Amino acid sequence: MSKFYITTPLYYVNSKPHIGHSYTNIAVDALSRFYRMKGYDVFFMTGTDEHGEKIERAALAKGLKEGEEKKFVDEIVLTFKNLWHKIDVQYDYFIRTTDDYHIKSVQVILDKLYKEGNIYKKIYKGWFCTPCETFWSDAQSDDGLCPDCKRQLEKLDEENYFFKMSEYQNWLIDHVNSNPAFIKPDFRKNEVLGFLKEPLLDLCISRPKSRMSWGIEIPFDKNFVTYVWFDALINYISGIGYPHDMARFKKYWPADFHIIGKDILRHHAVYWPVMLHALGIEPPNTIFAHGWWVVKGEKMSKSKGNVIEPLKLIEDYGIDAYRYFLLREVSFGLDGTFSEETLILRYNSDLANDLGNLLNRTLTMVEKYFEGKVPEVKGQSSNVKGAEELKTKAISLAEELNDAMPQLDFAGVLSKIWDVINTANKLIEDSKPWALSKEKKADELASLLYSLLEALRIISLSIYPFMPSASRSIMAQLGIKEDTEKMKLADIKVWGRLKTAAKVNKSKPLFPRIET
Ligand code: ME8
Repeated sequence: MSKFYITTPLYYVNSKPHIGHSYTNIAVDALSRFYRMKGYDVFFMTGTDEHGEKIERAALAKGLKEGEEKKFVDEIVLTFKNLWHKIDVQYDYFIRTTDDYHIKSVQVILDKLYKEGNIYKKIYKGWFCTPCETFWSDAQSDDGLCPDCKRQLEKLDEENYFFKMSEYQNWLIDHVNSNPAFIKPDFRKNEVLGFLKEPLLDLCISRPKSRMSWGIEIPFDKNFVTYVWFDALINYISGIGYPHDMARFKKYWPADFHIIGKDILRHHAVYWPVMLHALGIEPPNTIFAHGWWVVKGEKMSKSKGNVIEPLKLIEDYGIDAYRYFLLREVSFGLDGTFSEETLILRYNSDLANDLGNLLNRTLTMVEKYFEGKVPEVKGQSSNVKGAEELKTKAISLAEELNDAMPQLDFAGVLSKIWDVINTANKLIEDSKPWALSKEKKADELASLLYSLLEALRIISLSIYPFMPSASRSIMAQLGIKEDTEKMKLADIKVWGRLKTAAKVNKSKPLFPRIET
């Protein structure tokens, strides 16, 4: 069985998750569900990044004392886990950087790199951005402000350990150039190559305990803890068994995708492959950096007070609408502007009007004309003009998904699924089932309704990666008893799976219209 190993960033636990975090996890969940449908052995890992100054400060601000950080992070971790369960994010493993095996893994790696001469000690004179947990040189600092987030930097002048990143610059440039799928989208690859035109500086990988002690102790010097990024990136291999379960590690590595936001591209596309290369481990196959959700032109952040809470949106519009909106509204990779008004527009047009209505009117007609049972088709479905087109379009969704999903083109494939939904709605308008009934054209009516039901079965399977709970509900209403989780991509390709005479179960509208 082919494996598919996919990861999300490990989120900082300084505060609760917002829609930006949920965006990455929903995208990774959709991909994982798709690959499970394809029959892959999927390993989807997410988790939390729990060390470092930013978390320590957040814990102290909550009134906890130094040494009590774990209490604080334990609580925040629950808010992440709860949200993933609430929005149908079905991960296989949740890693925390405070887990024992992860701490050991980081220490084994540091020891190895140190012994092999990849780590050395010197005075660090430069800048540090605590909100970004990132070191900057004099040349990079923007008049004392962080070049990324524009907040005030702190001047550092202290002894620290450094990782010899500079030695691997040429290797990295070659690797990026000779592996076109390594950094995606392509414009992000160019951004990284642009950054690599400047000499790569060695990476400061420690913090003196006297300044900040909430981190993984450096195994060869007890006065220091590990820099949080060096610690956190290692999760991608420690979580699958490096070095304590090498058989599992070999089964899943290299990762097929690291999905991240564009804010952490440099850490993933520069630091991480170089760390792996120095360890003699091959880099991940693809690092995909998606865009940001912005609110009124600004990136969401706690300090700006413009954070959108997922739980409130889910309460108001439901999990499926929330997931659908995020993946449909913006092409994955680009930035998007979040507003509740656009969410409502999409909801009413795509979910209530198109999909919800198609399901509702089809089932109403099956109840009215065929006692609520899947009608038997006598003769060819081509008796009904337009039914062949619907069938062809519907079964082609398997290929559409196969092409689009590995490219992370969620919006593109959703629009193809909606084309089938609209074709089905148009078929109802054009073939006028109410007239067929009046004219007693029972065979044509049966054929038409069977086509609509079968198209709905295929649609419900095709939307499964994006809206698993709506998919389940449509299946149940169509009277399908099989477990949705066990459905395969191949079930989309075959027309005629619905069993004649099976009872449908029309229930209340899936997506009731929202009146504004
Ligand atoms: O950077 N729009 O954690 P983090 C879209 N701990 N995505 C967003 C977003 C937004 N407005 N805001 C956040 C860290 N994200 C490190 C990662 S990995 C080894 C360590 C998502 O809590 C997006 O995936 O700041 C982004 O990259 C991530 O959250 C940053 O999460």
